[in-house]
This record gives sequence, structure tokens and C-alpha cells, in this order.
Amino acid sequence: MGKLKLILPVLFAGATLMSCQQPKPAESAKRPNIVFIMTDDHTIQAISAYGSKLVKTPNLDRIANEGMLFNNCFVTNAVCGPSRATILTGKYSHLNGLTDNSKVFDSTQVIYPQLLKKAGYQTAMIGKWHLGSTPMGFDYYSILPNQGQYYQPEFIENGHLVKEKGYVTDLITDKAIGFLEKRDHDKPFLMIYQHKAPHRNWLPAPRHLGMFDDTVFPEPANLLDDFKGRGRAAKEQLMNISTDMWPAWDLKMLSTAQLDSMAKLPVSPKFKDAKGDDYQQANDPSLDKARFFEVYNRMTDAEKVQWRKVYDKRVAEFKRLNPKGADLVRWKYQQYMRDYLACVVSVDENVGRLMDYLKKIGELDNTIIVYTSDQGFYLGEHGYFDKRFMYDESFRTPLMVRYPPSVKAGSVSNAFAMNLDFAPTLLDYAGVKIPADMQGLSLRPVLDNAGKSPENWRKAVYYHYYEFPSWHMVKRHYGIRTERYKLIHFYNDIDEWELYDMQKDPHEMQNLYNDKAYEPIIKDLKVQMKKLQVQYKDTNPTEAL
Ligand code: SGN
Ligand code: CA
Repeated sequence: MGKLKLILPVLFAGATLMSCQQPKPAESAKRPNIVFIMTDDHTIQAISAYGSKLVKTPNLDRIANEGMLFNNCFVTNAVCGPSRATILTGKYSHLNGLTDNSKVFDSTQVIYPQLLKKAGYQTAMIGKWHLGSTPMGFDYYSILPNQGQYYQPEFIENGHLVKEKGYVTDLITDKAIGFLEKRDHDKPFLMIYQHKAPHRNWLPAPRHLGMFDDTVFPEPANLLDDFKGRGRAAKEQLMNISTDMWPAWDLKMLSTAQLDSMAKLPVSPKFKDAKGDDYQQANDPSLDKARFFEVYNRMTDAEKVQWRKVYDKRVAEFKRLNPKGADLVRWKYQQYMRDYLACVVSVDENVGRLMDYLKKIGELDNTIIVYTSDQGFYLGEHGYFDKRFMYDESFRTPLMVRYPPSVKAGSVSNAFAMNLDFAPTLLDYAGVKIPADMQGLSLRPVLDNAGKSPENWRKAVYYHYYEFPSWHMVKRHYGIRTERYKLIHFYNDIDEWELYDMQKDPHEMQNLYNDKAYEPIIKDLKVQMKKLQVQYKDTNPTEAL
């Protein structure tokens, strides 16, 4: 007691003294910086930390090796704009309004960067934005217009259009480092750093052209899926490697001679009128060559020479092999992987460059680094490319987090995480109050506890996809996934249910919905799903639009 009496006045004196002083820069720097890295369409099958058999990503793996890897992170709606809107608002699509890519984000809504800015963070948004709106809540932004371009891309930089020379992934990183160089050293920062790569039509950096030409990639077991065990939705989509990849746009099957002759032609008026993201283009293969020529023509002359060497070889190989039927699908899959994975390599290199820079300026360990993608992607599973379905390859997204002060190096979490959780998590670490209407959970209890989730953690995730009719014609659907099962309802122009046993059938080949033995399980899943729909305010899902 006597001791306490002595200590208390000292403590109070200290407290008054401290409260009269401004926090020193060193103290405010204790709030973590945040670098939120998001790629476009980068799936876990193409990250070596997730056991990829296709490619090595040593720099991305570093984030997992020195931090945490989430095996079960899922998105609310597996398409670009909707995923981004969910991440920024912490809300499902039906509440933030961005149900599909054709919509414009309502920027009067509260987004987490704004809250961090108010709390004293310096905020920046660099790279792919794709929400149609002007970014709000940022001290600095430099975004790609719409989908953006791979070669010599334009950026909208704090309202001004600038055209840059170089490759998009390198340029986004240059801008990120540029922002960090010029930042206000007295404030913590949030930097959202979002790549275009490896989005369709998979154009590699000039230095990576042809890098996988001698590689034969392993095929997914269901590359030649015949959809026997599934319903109409899985069959009627337009994202098959076999039939929906365009020869020029996707497979780069234009020889030097063809390119030369195209250079002399006027641009097709049809192409000129077609908007960049207009899905009617998907059904108009006559635009194939014109669309490809437009992106090819952005290269410098030297890059074009390099390009032709690589793709002339591809055209010649095709002529020599003349593959047909299943062999043709296999051949296309190999070309698809060569281009997609070369784009991934550019991301890996640039993330490494950014991390090295953070280390050099002494900020690496005081920065929460999040690595994720706007959704997963099909690398030939079910014979598909693209995303959108609630099947795991696109529903699941990578999530790796590095933050040494609280995240154990090399830890792995199987907890159900969602892109809905990113905003609450980052606000939580920054010490900013999480708005009551954000629907996600802070992942902090999982991150701070070596990946173990608290007792009462969510046991199921809810999904809702709306973009139909549109690119790739994936039907509208919503569903629930538990650790063991997945139940999906396809609606709108169809009324079909699917049930998968994820343990017995991880590749989702056999719909069990009409199997009598599963009736009690289906009943229970429907009850659980109803609860989630009430919780997330999506109680009338087929009428939500
Ligand atoms: C483009 C692509 C589609 C892709 C959408 C959405 N076509 O329209 O294949 O599904 O983007 O992607 S392309 O011919 O222009 O490459 S998203 O990532 O923006 O949602
Ligand atoms: Ca995407």
C-alpha cells in the first residue's frame, strides 16, 4: 500500500506531462502502416505458398513464410467491381449497390480508407480501381481507367489523364514507391496497391515474353470435364477453353504477316463504337483481331519485334501439330498457362521490389502487408477460364498477411475468412472504431492467435452472384458453404439447386441435390442459409435486383 501511494503521484504527474505534449512522430508511427496488395484474377493455384504445381512465386511466398496464409478466404461475389466494393465498404453487394461490373460505385458511402484518413492516416490508391467512380478518401490516387492497359497504359492521377511508357505492373509499382518517397513521414500510411495482372487477355511484360515456351504444365484432372454430374448452369456458361477462347485476343495466334497486313487496314467502325467492357463483344468474335491489334499496337517497335519472335513460333507449332478435339483443348490450355503465368511472374517480381523498398526505408516490420486477389480463377478446372461461379476455384481467394508484431511467421489458418472482413480488420489494427453497419468480422483474433479462430467463429460463408446476362453467361446464384458442404441455388432464367460434398468431391463434379440420402443435410443447410440471409439482410435473394 505504502509503495502504491508513492508510485501513484509519479504516474499521474507523468500522465499530465504526457497529455500536454503532442505525440512525437516516433509514437504516431507506432500505428501500423498498411499496404493492401490486390491483383486481378490471381488464383491460389498460381501461388507457390499455396502449393502451386504451375509456378514459383518466391516474393509472394515471403509474405506467407514471414506471416500468415489463409486456406479458406472466400469472396461475397466473384467478379471484379463487386469484390472491390465489398472490400471498401465491408458490405455485401445488395447493400453497397455494386452488384455487377456495369454499375457505378456510389461514392457517398463510407469506405474504410476515408475512416483511416480521418484518423490521421495518409492514404493512396494506386492501380486498378474499376468502380466507375472517382476515388474518394485518398490523399493521392493514380488509377487505371476502367480495366486499364498492359502496355504504355494511361492513368488518371488525382483527376488528370497521364500516359506512361512501360509495362503496367512495373509502372504501378514505380508509382507506389514514388508515393512512399514523397509521403508525410509524421503520419502512418495506407497504400492500396492493385495490379491489373494477370487479367485477361494475359499480356506478359516484354522481358517475360516466351519465358515458359519450353515448359509443359500439368493439367487439372477435370480439364476435359463433360459436365455429366452437373446441371444447366455449369454447362451453359461461355467460359470454356475449348469454345470461348478467341484465337487472336486470347491465344495470340496472329503471325507477323497477318499483323503487318492489319497495320494497313483502317480500324473497323464496329470496334471503334464498341465500349471497352461491353459484353456484346463477347458474342462477337468478328472483333477478335481488331481488339487484339489495338493492344498489340501499344507496344514499341522493339517490343513488337520480340513479340513476333515468340508468337510466330506459336503459330508455327500450331500448324505443325494441327491439334484436334481433346488435343486442341490441351494445346490451348498450355498457351493460356504460358501467358497467364508470365503475368504472375511480373507481379511476384514487383511485390518483391516493393517489399525490398519498405525494408530499405525501415518500414517493413511496422507495415501490415495484405496480399489478396479480387477473386479466384479457373486455370482449366472444369475446362474453364474466368471466374464468377461459387465453385471453389473462383469463390476462394488468396489471403496472406505479414505483420511481425502480431502475426506469427509461417502460420496457417483454416478459419473461414471473407473479403467482407478486410475493412473491419484494418480499422481494428489502426485503432479506428468499426462502423456498426459493416458486415464483416475483424480477423484480428485469428491473426493475433497464430491462425486459430475463437470458439464462436463463423462456421459458414454466404455468396451471391448477379451478373447475368453478361460476359461468360454465368447464371445468377446464391449459396452457402460450410466446411463439408456447399449448397447453391441458380435462379432468374432457371431454378436449379446443387449440393456438393466438399470432402468426398473437392472438385465439385457430382451434384447430390437429388440424392434422397442427403435430404436431412439439405434441410439443415437451408436453415443455416436462411439465418445468414437474415443476418446479411439478403432475405429475398431472387428479387434483390
Ligand atoms: C472483361 C473480360 C472478361 C472478364 C471481365 C470481367 N473480357 O470483360 O473475360 O470476365 O472483363 O473481369 S475481355 O475480352 O475484355 O478480356 S473483371 O476482373 O473485371 O471482373
Ligand atoms: Ca477480377
